[in-house]
Amino acid sequence: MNQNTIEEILESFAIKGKVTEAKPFGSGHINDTFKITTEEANGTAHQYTLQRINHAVFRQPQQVMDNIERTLAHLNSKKDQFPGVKVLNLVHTKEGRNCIRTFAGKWWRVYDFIDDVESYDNVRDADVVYEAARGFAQFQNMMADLPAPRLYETIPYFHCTPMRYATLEEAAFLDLRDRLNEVAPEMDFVRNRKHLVAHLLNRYLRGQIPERITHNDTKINNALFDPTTKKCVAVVDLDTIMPGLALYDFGDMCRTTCNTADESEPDTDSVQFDIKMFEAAVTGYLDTARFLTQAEIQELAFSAWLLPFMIGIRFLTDYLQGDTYFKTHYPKQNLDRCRTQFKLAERIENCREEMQAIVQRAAKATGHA
Ligand code: ADP
Ligand code: GN1
Ligand code: MG
Repeated sequence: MNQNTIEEILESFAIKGKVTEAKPFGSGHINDTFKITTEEANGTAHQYTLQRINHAVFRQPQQVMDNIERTLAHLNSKKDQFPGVKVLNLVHTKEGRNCIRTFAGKWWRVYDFIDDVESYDNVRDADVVYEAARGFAQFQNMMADLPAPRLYETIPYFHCTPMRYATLEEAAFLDLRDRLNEVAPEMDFVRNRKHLVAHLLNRYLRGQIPERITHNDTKINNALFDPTTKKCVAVVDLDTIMPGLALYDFGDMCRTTCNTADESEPDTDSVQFDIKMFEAAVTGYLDTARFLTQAEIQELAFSAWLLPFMIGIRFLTDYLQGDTYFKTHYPKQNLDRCRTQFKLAERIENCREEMQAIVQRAAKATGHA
Protein backbone atom coordinates (compact mmCIF):
# COMPACT_ATOMS: atom_id res chain seq x y z
CA MET A 1 0.00 0.00 0.00
CA ASN A 2 1.76 3.18 -1.06
CA GLN A 3 1.38 6.56 0.58
CA ASN A 4 -0.38 8.07 -2.47
CA THR A 5 -3.24 5.60 -2.19
CA ILE A 6 -3.50 6.20 1.54
CA GLU A 7 -3.59 9.94 0.95
CA GLU A 8 -6.33 9.49 -1.67
CA ILE A 9 -8.42 7.48 0.80
CA LEU A 10 -7.86 10.00 3.58
CA GLU A 11 -8.97 12.81 1.23
CA SER A 12 -12.55 11.72 1.90
CA PHE A 13 -12.25 11.98 5.69
CA ALA A 14 -12.45 15.11 7.85
CA ILE A 15 -8.91 14.77 9.20
CA LYS A 16 -6.76 17.73 10.17
CA GLY A 17 -3.51 18.54 8.36
CA LYS A 18 -1.46 16.79 5.68
CA VAL A 19 -0.18 13.22 5.94
CA THR A 20 3.47 13.10 7.01
CA GLU A 21 3.68 9.41 7.87
CA ALA A 22 1.62 6.25 7.27
CA LYS A 23 2.77 2.91 8.62
CA PRO A 24 1.20 -0.51 9.13
CA PHE A 25 0.21 -0.97 12.76
CA GLY A 26 -0.75 -3.70 15.24
CA SER A 27 -0.86 -7.46 14.89
CA GLY A 28 -4.53 -8.09 14.11
CA HIS A 29 -5.32 -11.07 11.87
CA ILE A 30 -8.26 -9.59 9.99
CA ASN A 31 -8.22 -5.90 9.06
CA ASP A 32 -5.40 -3.79 7.59
CA THR A 33 -4.49 -1.15 10.15
CA PHE A 34 -2.29 1.92 9.60
CA LYS A 35 -1.08 4.56 12.01
CA ILE A 36 -1.29 7.93 10.29
CA THR A 37 0.49 11.10 11.34
CA THR A 38 -0.53 14.47 9.92
CA GLU A 39 0.65 18.02 10.40
CA GLU A 40 -1.24 21.28 10.09
CA ALA A 41 0.32 24.39 8.53
CA ASN A 42 0.90 25.80 12.03
CA GLY A 43 2.92 22.72 12.93
CA THR A 44 0.29 20.95 15.07
CA ALA A 45 0.55 17.19 14.64
CA HIS A 46 -2.33 14.65 14.77
CA GLN A 47 -2.50 10.88 14.78
CA TYR A 48 -5.17 8.60 13.33
CA THR A 49 -5.88 4.92 12.85
CA LEU A 50 -6.87 4.11 9.28
CA GLN A 51 -8.40 0.68 8.76
CA ARG A 52 -9.49 -1.34 5.80
CA ILE A 53 -12.40 -3.48 6.92
CA ASN A 54 -11.90 -7.01 5.64
CA HIS A 55 -15.13 -7.44 3.70
CA ALA A 56 -14.44 -11.11 2.95
CA VAL A 57 -14.82 -11.64 6.72
CA PHE A 58 -17.41 -8.93 7.41
CA ARG A 59 -19.85 -9.39 4.54
CA GLN A 60 -21.94 -6.36 5.53
CA PRO A 61 -19.41 -3.64 6.44
CA GLN A 62 -22.14 -1.00 6.72
CA GLN A 63 -23.84 -3.08 9.43
CA VAL A 64 -20.50 -3.34 11.25
CA MET A 65 -20.20 0.44 11.15
CA ASP A 66 -23.79 0.97 12.29
CA ASN A 67 -23.17 -1.30 15.30
CA ILE A 68 -19.99 0.61 16.09
CA GLU A 69 -21.70 4.03 15.81
CA ARG A 70 -24.42 2.95 18.23
CA THR A 71 -21.89 1.37 20.59
CA LEU A 72 -19.69 4.46 20.70
CA ALA A 73 -22.65 6.82 21.20
CA HIS A 74 -23.83 4.64 24.09
CA LEU A 75 -20.37 4.41 25.69
CA ASN A 76 -19.93 8.17 25.36
CA SER A 77 -23.30 8.81 27.00
CA LYS A 78 -22.07 7.16 30.21
CA LYS A 79 -18.37 7.96 30.08
CA ASP A 80 -18.65 10.34 33.04
CA GLN A 81 -19.68 7.46 35.30
CA PHE A 82 -16.48 5.58 34.36
CA PRO A 83 -13.53 7.89 35.02
CA GLY A 84 -10.38 7.12 33.07
CA VAL A 85 -12.18 5.25 30.28
CA LYS A 86 -11.20 6.32 26.76
CA VAL A 87 -13.86 5.77 24.11
CA LEU A 88 -12.80 5.32 20.47
CA ASN A 89 -13.67 8.32 18.33
CA LEU A 90 -14.70 7.74 14.72
CA VAL A 91 -13.58 10.38 12.24
CA HIS A 92 -16.40 10.84 9.73
CA THR A 93 -16.07 11.65 6.06
CA LYS A 94 -16.48 15.21 4.88
CA GLU A 95 -20.09 14.26 4.01
CA GLY A 96 -20.70 12.88 7.50
CA ARG A 97 -20.50 9.15 6.74
CA ASN A 98 -18.79 6.67 9.07
CA CYS A 99 -16.81 4.87 6.34
CA ILE A 100 -16.19 4.84 2.62
CA ARG A 101 -16.39 2.20 -0.08
CA THR A 102 -13.87 2.91 -2.83
CA PHE A 103 -14.54 2.26 -6.51
CA ALA A 104 -12.28 -0.77 -6.09
CA GLY A 105 -14.83 -2.13 -3.60
CA LYS A 106 -12.65 -1.68 -0.48
CA TRP A 107 -14.13 -0.38 2.79
CA TRP A 108 -12.19 2.11 4.91
CA ARG A 109 -12.75 3.92 8.21
CA VAL A 110 -10.73 6.25 10.43
CA TYR A 111 -10.48 6.59 14.21
CA ASP A 112 -8.53 9.05 16.28
CA PHE A 113 -5.41 7.20 17.38
CA ILE A 114 -5.46 6.58 21.12
CA ASP A 115 -2.10 7.86 22.22
CA ASP A 116 -0.01 7.19 25.35
CA VAL A 117 -1.28 3.65 25.76
CA GLU A 118 0.29 0.22 25.62
CA SER A 119 -1.04 -2.99 24.11
CA TYR A 120 0.38 -6.48 24.56
CA ASP A 121 0.17 -9.66 22.52
CA ASN A 122 1.15 -11.78 25.52
CA VAL A 123 1.25 -11.07 29.26
CA ARG A 124 2.73 -12.79 32.29
CA ASP A 125 1.77 -10.21 34.88
CA ALA A 126 -1.24 -11.03 37.09
CA ASP A 127 -2.00 -7.34 37.68
CA VAL A 128 -2.30 -6.73 33.94
CA VAL A 129 -4.52 -9.80 33.53
CA TYR A 130 -6.76 -8.64 36.39
CA GLU A 131 -7.01 -5.25 34.68
CA ALA A 132 -7.80 -6.74 31.26
CA ALA A 133 -10.59 -8.84 32.80
CA ARG A 134 -11.90 -5.81 34.65
CA GLY A 135 -11.76 -3.72 31.45
CA PHE A 136 -13.68 -6.22 29.33
CA ALA A 137 -16.23 -6.79 32.13
CA GLN A 138 -16.71 -3.06 32.44
CA PHE A 139 -17.27 -2.88 28.70
CA GLN A 140 -20.04 -5.50 29.07
CA ASN A 141 -21.48 -3.55 32.01
CA MET A 142 -21.56 -0.36 30.00
CA MET A 143 -23.24 -2.04 27.03
CA ALA A 144 -25.82 -3.97 29.05
CA ASP A 145 -28.52 -1.30 28.71
CA LEU A 146 -28.06 -0.42 25.05
CA PRO A 147 -31.53 0.59 23.85
CA ALA A 148 -33.28 -1.58 21.20
CA PRO A 149 -33.08 -2.64 18.42
CA ARG A 150 -30.85 -5.69 18.73
CA LEU A 151 -27.36 -5.19 17.23
CA TYR A 152 -26.65 -6.76 13.86
CA GLU A 153 -24.87 -10.12 13.90
CA THR A 154 -21.84 -8.99 11.92
CA ILE A 155 -20.64 -12.58 11.49
CA PRO A 156 -23.57 -14.97 11.88
CA TYR A 157 -22.90 -18.04 14.10
CA PHE A 158 -19.54 -16.55 15.05
CA HIS A 159 -19.13 -18.49 18.29
CA CYS A 160 -21.46 -21.35 17.44
CA THR A 161 -19.13 -24.25 18.24
CA PRO A 162 -21.28 -26.94 16.55
CA MET A 163 -21.19 -24.88 13.34
CA ARG A 164 -17.40 -24.51 13.66
CA TYR A 165 -17.15 -28.27 14.13
CA ALA A 166 -19.32 -28.96 11.08
CA THR A 167 -17.29 -26.53 8.96
CA LEU A 168 -14.09 -28.31 9.97
CA GLU A 169 -15.58 -31.69 8.98
CA GLU A 170 -16.62 -30.22 5.64
CA ALA A 171 -13.12 -28.81 5.06
CA ALA A 172 -11.64 -32.21 5.98
CA PHE A 173 -14.05 -33.99 3.62
CA LEU A 174 -13.16 -31.68 0.71
CA ASP A 175 -9.45 -31.54 1.61
CA LEU A 176 -8.85 -29.02 -1.18
CA ARG A 177 -5.14 -28.60 -0.38
CA ASP A 178 -4.27 -32.24 0.34
CA ARG A 179 -3.41 -31.44 3.92
CA LEU A 180 -5.67 -33.85 5.76
CA ASN A 181 -3.05 -36.59 6.28
CA GLU A 182 -0.75 -34.11 7.96
CA VAL A 183 -3.39 -33.12 10.52
CA ALA A 184 -4.65 -36.56 11.53
CA PRO A 185 -3.72 -36.08 15.24
CA GLU A 186 -5.46 -32.71 15.32
CA MET A 187 -8.61 -34.16 13.71
CA ASP A 188 -8.59 -36.94 16.34
CA PHE A 189 -8.20 -34.36 19.07
CA VAL A 190 -11.35 -32.57 17.88
CA ARG A 191 -13.43 -35.66 17.16
CA ASN A 192 -12.66 -37.11 20.61
CA ARG A 193 -14.27 -34.01 22.12
CA LYS A 194 -17.32 -33.83 19.86
CA HIS A 195 -19.64 -34.45 22.84
CA LEU A 196 -18.60 -31.08 24.31
CA VAL A 197 -19.18 -28.77 21.35
CA ALA A 198 -22.86 -28.03 22.02
CA HIS A 199 -22.67 -27.78 25.81
CA LEU A 200 -22.94 -23.98 26.24
CA LEU A 201 -25.26 -23.56 23.28
CA ASN A 202 -27.64 -26.14 24.73
CA ARG A 203 -27.72 -24.32 28.05
CA TYR A 204 -28.46 -21.11 26.17
CA LEU A 205 -31.22 -22.75 24.10
CA ARG A 206 -32.79 -24.15 27.27
CA GLY A 207 -32.90 -20.64 28.70
CA GLN A 208 -30.33 -21.35 31.42
CA ILE A 209 -27.74 -18.87 30.14
CA PRO A 210 -28.83 -15.43 28.88
CA GLU A 211 -27.91 -13.61 25.72
CA ARG A 212 -25.99 -10.38 26.35
CA ILE A 213 -24.20 -7.78 24.31
CA THR A 214 -20.67 -9.00 24.04
CA HIS A 215 -17.41 -7.94 22.44
CA ASN A 216 -16.59 -11.37 20.96
CA ASP A 217 -12.89 -10.70 20.36
CA THR A 218 -11.43 -10.16 23.81
CA LYS A 219 -7.87 -11.11 23.08
CA ILE A 220 -5.43 -9.15 25.15
CA ASN A 221 -4.21 -6.92 22.30
CA ASN A 222 -7.71 -5.49 21.96
CA ALA A 223 -7.39 -3.91 25.41
CA LEU A 224 -5.26 -0.77 25.76
CA PHE A 225 -3.45 0.09 28.99
CA ASP A 226 -2.19 3.27 30.59
CA PRO A 227 1.61 2.77 30.79
CA THR A 228 1.86 4.58 34.12
CA THR A 229 -1.16 3.36 36.10
CA LYS A 230 -1.27 0.00 34.23
CA LYS A 231 -5.07 0.37 34.16
CA CYS A 232 -7.06 -0.87 31.17
CA VAL A 233 -8.35 2.39 29.69
CA ALA A 234 -9.87 1.35 26.38
CA VAL A 235 -11.31 -1.59 24.53
CA VAL A 236 -10.84 -1.58 20.75
CA ASP A 237 -11.70 -3.82 17.76
CA LEU A 238 -15.45 -3.41 17.97
CA ASP A 239 -16.26 -5.17 14.66
CA THR A 240 -17.71 -8.21 16.36
CA ILE A 241 -19.71 -6.48 19.04
CA MET A 242 -23.08 -8.21 18.84
CA PRO A 243 -25.42 -10.44 20.83
CA GLY A 244 -23.55 -13.33 22.42
CA LEU A 245 -22.71 -15.10 25.67
CA ALA A 246 -20.65 -13.32 28.32
CA LEU A 247 -18.80 -16.61 28.69
CA TYR A 248 -17.33 -16.29 25.19
CA ASP A 249 -15.70 -13.02 26.19
CA PHE A 250 -14.38 -14.48 29.41
CA GLY A 251 -13.05 -17.62 27.68
CA ASP A 252 -11.31 -15.69 24.92
CA MET A 253 -9.69 -13.42 27.46
CA CYS A 254 -8.27 -16.46 29.26
CA ARG A 255 -7.10 -17.95 25.95
CA THR A 256 -4.62 -15.12 25.47
CA THR A 257 -3.83 -14.18 29.07
CA CYS A 258 -3.26 -17.63 30.60
CA ASN A 259 -1.12 -19.11 27.81
CA THR A 260 2.59 -18.90 28.62
CA ALA A 261 3.44 -19.11 24.91
CA ASP A 262 2.66 -16.98 21.87
CA GLU A 263 -0.34 -17.85 19.73
CA SER A 264 1.90 -19.11 16.90
CA GLU A 265 4.52 -20.83 19.10
CA PRO A 266 5.85 -23.80 17.08
CA ASP A 267 7.18 -25.60 20.18
CA THR A 268 4.04 -26.80 21.93
CA ASP A 269 6.07 -28.02 24.95
CA SER A 270 6.35 -24.40 25.95
CA VAL A 271 2.56 -23.98 26.03
CA GLN A 272 1.47 -24.02 29.66
CA PHE A 273 -1.76 -22.92 31.25
CA ASP A 274 -0.82 -20.41 33.93
CA ILE A 275 -3.28 -20.97 36.75
CA LYS A 276 -2.16 -17.79 38.54
CA MET A 277 -3.23 -15.77 35.49
CA PHE A 278 -6.52 -17.64 35.46
CA GLU A 279 -7.08 -16.66 39.07
CA ALA A 280 -6.36 -13.03 38.21
CA ALA A 281 -8.77 -13.16 35.23
CA VAL A 282 -11.55 -14.72 37.32
CA THR A 283 -11.09 -12.19 40.10
CA GLY A 284 -10.99 -9.18 37.78
CA TYR A 285 -14.02 -10.42 35.90
CA LEU A 286 -16.12 -11.30 38.98
CA ASP A 287 -15.14 -8.08 40.75
CA THR A 288 -16.62 -6.08 37.88
CA ALA A 289 -19.28 -8.14 36.05
CA ARG A 290 -21.97 -7.77 38.68
CA PHE A 291 -24.71 -9.00 36.32
CA LEU A 292 -23.54 -12.62 36.12
CA THR A 293 -25.95 -15.41 37.03
CA GLN A 294 -24.94 -18.52 38.99
CA ALA A 295 -25.20 -20.58 35.78
CA GLU A 296 -22.71 -18.31 34.04
CA ILE A 297 -20.31 -18.43 36.98
CA GLN A 298 -20.57 -22.21 37.01
CA GLU A 299 -19.41 -22.29 33.36
CA LEU A 300 -16.46 -19.87 33.60
CA ALA A 301 -13.89 -22.66 33.79
CA PHE A 302 -15.56 -24.52 30.92
CA SER A 303 -15.50 -21.40 28.74
CA ALA A 304 -11.76 -21.00 29.39
CA TRP A 305 -11.40 -24.45 27.81
CA LEU A 306 -13.96 -23.96 25.05
CA LEU A 307 -12.45 -20.87 23.45
CA PRO A 308 -8.95 -22.27 22.81
CA PHE A 309 -10.65 -25.44 21.54
CA MET A 310 -13.00 -23.54 19.22
CA ILE A 311 -10.40 -21.11 17.93
CA GLY A 312 -8.04 -24.04 17.39
CA ILE A 313 -10.79 -25.58 15.24
CA ARG A 314 -11.01 -22.33 13.26
CA PHE A 315 -7.22 -22.23 12.67
CA LEU A 316 -7.27 -25.88 11.59
CA THR A 317 -10.20 -25.27 9.22
CA ASP A 318 -8.37 -22.33 7.67
CA TYR A 319 -5.24 -24.44 7.25
CA LEU A 320 -7.24 -27.16 5.44
CA GLN A 321 -8.97 -24.55 3.28
CA GLY A 322 -5.67 -22.96 2.21
CA ASP A 323 -5.20 -20.06 4.68
CA THR A 324 -7.82 -17.73 3.28
CA TYR A 325 -9.27 -16.25 6.49
CA PHE A 326 -6.55 -15.39 9.04
CA LYS A 327 -3.50 -13.42 7.93
CA THR A 328 -0.41 -15.62 7.95
CA HIS A 329 3.26 -14.67 7.79
CA TYR A 330 4.72 -18.10 6.96
CA PRO A 331 3.29 -21.25 5.32
CA LYS A 332 2.25 -23.38 8.31
CA GLN A 333 1.38 -20.61 10.74
CA ASN A 334 -2.29 -21.62 11.01
CA LEU A 335 -1.21 -25.17 11.84
CA ASP A 336 1.15 -23.87 14.54
CA ARG A 337 -1.65 -21.71 15.88
CA CYS A 338 -4.03 -24.66 15.93
CA ARG A 339 -1.54 -26.88 17.76
CA THR A 340 -0.88 -24.18 20.34
CA GLN A 341 -4.60 -23.80 21.04
CA PHE A 342 -5.15 -27.56 21.32
CA LYS A 343 -2.16 -27.93 23.64
CA LEU A 344 -3.57 -25.16 25.81
CA ALA A 345 -7.00 -26.85 25.85
CA GLU A 346 -5.30 -30.14 26.84
CA ARG A 347 -3.40 -28.46 29.68
CA ILE A 348 -6.66 -26.96 30.89
CA GLU A 349 -8.28 -30.40 30.92
CA ASN A 350 -5.69 -31.40 33.51
CA CYS A 351 -6.62 -28.66 35.95
CA ARG A 352 -10.37 -28.38 35.68
CA GLU A 353 -10.95 -29.15 39.38
CA GLU A 354 -8.43 -26.56 40.51
CA MET A 355 -10.05 -24.04 38.17
CA GLN A 356 -13.53 -24.74 39.55
CA ALA A 357 -12.19 -24.29 43.08
CA ILE A 358 -10.67 -20.94 42.09
CA VAL A 359 -13.98 -19.81 40.58
CA GLN A 360 -15.89 -20.83 43.70
CA ARG A 361 -13.45 -19.07 46.00
CA ALA A 362 -13.50 -15.90 43.89
CA ALA A 363 -17.30 -15.96 43.61
CA LYS A 364 -17.53 -16.06 47.40
CA ALA A 365 -14.90 -13.37 47.89
CA THR A 366 -16.63 -11.04 45.43
CA GLY A 367 -20.09 -11.57 46.91
CA HIS A 368 -21.55 -13.60 44.04
CA ALA A 369 -22.03 -16.88 45.91
P1 ADP B 1 -7.90 -6.34 13.77
O1 ADP B 1 -9.37 -6.54 13.56
O2 ADP B 1 -7.11 -6.61 12.54
O3 ADP B 1 -7.43 -7.10 14.95
P2 ADP B 1 -7.82 -3.96 15.43
O4 ADP B 1 -8.96 -3.01 15.34
O5 ADP B 1 -7.80 -4.85 16.61
O6 ADP B 1 -7.70 -4.77 14.07
O7 ADP B 1 -6.47 -3.10 15.39
C1 ADP B 1 -5.21 -3.73 15.48
C2 ADP B 1 -4.44 -3.24 16.72
O8 ADP B 1 -4.19 -1.82 16.60
C3 ADP B 1 -5.23 -3.39 18.04
O9 ADP B 1 -5.00 -4.64 18.61
C4 ADP B 1 -4.69 -2.24 18.89
O10 ADP B 1 -3.55 -2.66 19.62
C5 ADP B 1 -4.31 -1.16 17.86
N1 ADP B 1 -5.36 -0.13 17.72
C6 ADP B 1 -6.51 -0.23 17.03
N2 ADP B 1 -7.22 0.92 17.05
C7 ADP B 1 -6.49 1.79 17.78
C8 ADP B 1 -6.66 3.17 18.17
N3 ADP B 1 -7.73 3.89 17.77
N4 ADP B 1 -5.70 3.75 18.91
C9 ADP B 1 -4.61 3.04 19.27
N5 ADP B 1 -4.37 1.75 18.93
C10 ADP B 1 -5.29 1.13 18.19
C1 GN1 C 1 -9.04 -12.58 14.96
O1 GN1 C 1 -9.06 -9.45 14.50
P1 GN1 C 1 -8.24 -10.10 15.55
O2 GN1 C 1 -6.86 -10.44 15.13
O3 GN1 C 1 -8.32 -9.28 16.82
C2 GN1 C 1 -10.46 -13.16 14.93
C3 GN1 C 1 -10.83 -13.69 16.30
C4 GN1 C 1 -9.83 -14.76 16.73
C5 GN1 C 1 -8.41 -14.16 16.70
C6 GN1 C 1 -7.38 -15.21 16.98
C7 GN1 C 1 -13.26 -11.32 13.22
O4 GN1 C 1 -9.01 -11.49 15.85
O5 GN1 C 1 -12.12 -14.28 16.26
O6 GN1 C 1 -10.10 -15.20 18.02
O7 GN1 C 1 -8.14 -13.58 15.40
N1 GN1 C 1 -11.40 -12.14 14.50
C8 GN1 C 1 -12.36 -12.43 13.60
O8 GN1 C 1 -6.19 -14.59 17.31
O9 GN1 C 1 -12.50 -13.55 13.10
MG1 MG D 1 -7.80 -6.92 17.00
